[in-house]
Amino acid sequence: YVTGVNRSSNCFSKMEEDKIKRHHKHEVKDNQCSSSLVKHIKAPLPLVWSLVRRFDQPQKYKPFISRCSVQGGLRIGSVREVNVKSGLPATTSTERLELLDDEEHIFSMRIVGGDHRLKNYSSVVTVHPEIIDGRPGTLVIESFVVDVPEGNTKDETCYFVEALIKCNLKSLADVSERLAL
Ligand code: A9S
Repeated sequence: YVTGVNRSSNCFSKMEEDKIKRHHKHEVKDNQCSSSLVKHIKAPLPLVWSLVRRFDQPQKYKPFISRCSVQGGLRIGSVREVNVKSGLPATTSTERLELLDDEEHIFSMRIVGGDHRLKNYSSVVTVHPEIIDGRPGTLVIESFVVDVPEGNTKDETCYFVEALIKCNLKSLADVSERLAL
C-alpha cells in the first residue's frame, strides 16, 4: 500500500517533510534540478549553528574547501572567494550570502561565479533542535536548486550535487560531534 507519495526519491519523516515544505521552497525552472538532504547530528543546535553560519569560514567543516576570503564581513550581500582542493572539477567558486537569520537559524547562499559547472546554484540550510538518545541533537536540512548543464541529465546533476552536500553534512556532523565531546 502507498504510505504517502513524494516526487523526489528521498524518504523523509513527517516532521522532516513539514520543515522542508516550510523553509525549503525553491522555484525550479524546467532546465533546473532541486533536492533536499537531512542530517541528524548528536550535538547541540548552538554548536552546529555556529559552524553553519560562518560564511567567512566554510573550510571549518566543508572538506573540499582549502581557503576562503570574504569582502564585506558577515552581512547579506557579502561575497566570498572559495578555493577548492585539487582533484575536483573546479578550483574556485564565488558565492554571495543571501540570508543569515540567527533567530530562525536559516542560512542561504548563491553561487555567482567560479570555474565550475554549477550555474544559478542556490542553497538553503536550516537547523532544528531535537532530542537524540535522550540528549540535545540537531536536525540539519539542506536544499538546493541548480541549472542542469548542457550535456547532463537532471539525475546526473542531482546525483553530483547531492554527493557533495552529503560529504559536507557528514563532515559537519563529525566536527560538531567531536567539539561536543
Ligand atoms: O559548497 C556547497 O555548499 C555546495 C556545493 C555543491 C559546492 C560545490 C563546489 O564548491 C565544489 C566542491 C568545488 C564542486 C563547487 C562550487 C563546484 C564544484 O564542482
